[in-house]
Amino acid sequence: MAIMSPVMTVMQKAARKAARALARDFGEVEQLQVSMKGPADFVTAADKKAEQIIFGELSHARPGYGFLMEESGAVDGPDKSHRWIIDPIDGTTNFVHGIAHYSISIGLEREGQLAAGIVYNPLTDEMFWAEKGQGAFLNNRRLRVSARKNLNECLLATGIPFHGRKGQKELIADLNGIMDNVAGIRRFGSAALDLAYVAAGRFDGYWERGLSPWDIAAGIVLVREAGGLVSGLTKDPVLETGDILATNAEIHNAVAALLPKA
Ligand code: LIP
Repeated sequence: MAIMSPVMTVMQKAARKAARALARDFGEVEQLQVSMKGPADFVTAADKKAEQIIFGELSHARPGYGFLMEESGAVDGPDKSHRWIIDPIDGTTNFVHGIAHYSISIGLEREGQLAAGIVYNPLTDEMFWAEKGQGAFLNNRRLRVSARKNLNECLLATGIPFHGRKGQKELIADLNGIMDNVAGIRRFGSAALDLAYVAAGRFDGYWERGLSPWDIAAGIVLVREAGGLVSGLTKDPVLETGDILATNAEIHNAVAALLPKA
């Protein structure tokens, strides 16, 4: 039975409250107020509303903590040792197009280290969660990464840059290096769920370049606590570059060797 700490209870409560609001909006996606935040990138009214719900819940429960949020940016708190890292809708483009694959991602940093994370899929009611040193869980079931060692039996996931995003050449080079060596590559559109799927053993590995801290903070804790390995694609820290490789650890070096250094 998974034992949840008080702070994990707070994180999951905030995610579920935001998810109830998102469910209403997802059902009416066509009526959402949409303003262009950048080419092919949408900011939905749902995104901002969900973020405000999460911000309200977490700042009430832990008044001193700071925040780093996708829509509202950084909000400093008097407690400099704790920071929430929040993506209210990871998979925004899926959401706006009515594609049923998105998540709420809440990470917690303590003394500069990732200490806890949740990735919640409201459509399947799958709460992926983990606290440092306590293991990773999907609802009440313990998670372990896959045990596959043979790369040509492995399923990987990645993200594909789009209009207005950099990285097209790098991704093509990545795909040229990897495609012929694996059983398949998927692009589902939510980095947080891609990382949760590595932790759950559904994907054997995931890589992507140019992500934001809120896309990956929670998922990194999930993969590590499920026995996986997370590294950058260069010598710089993952949260700073947004270039990430997360695997079941067995295949990490083999995949890293196929990815050109940025
Ligand atoms: C998305 C990531 C996805 C990436 C997209 C986008 P958002 O996050 O989850 O993996 O490929 O470019 O960054 O914008 O939906 O929160």
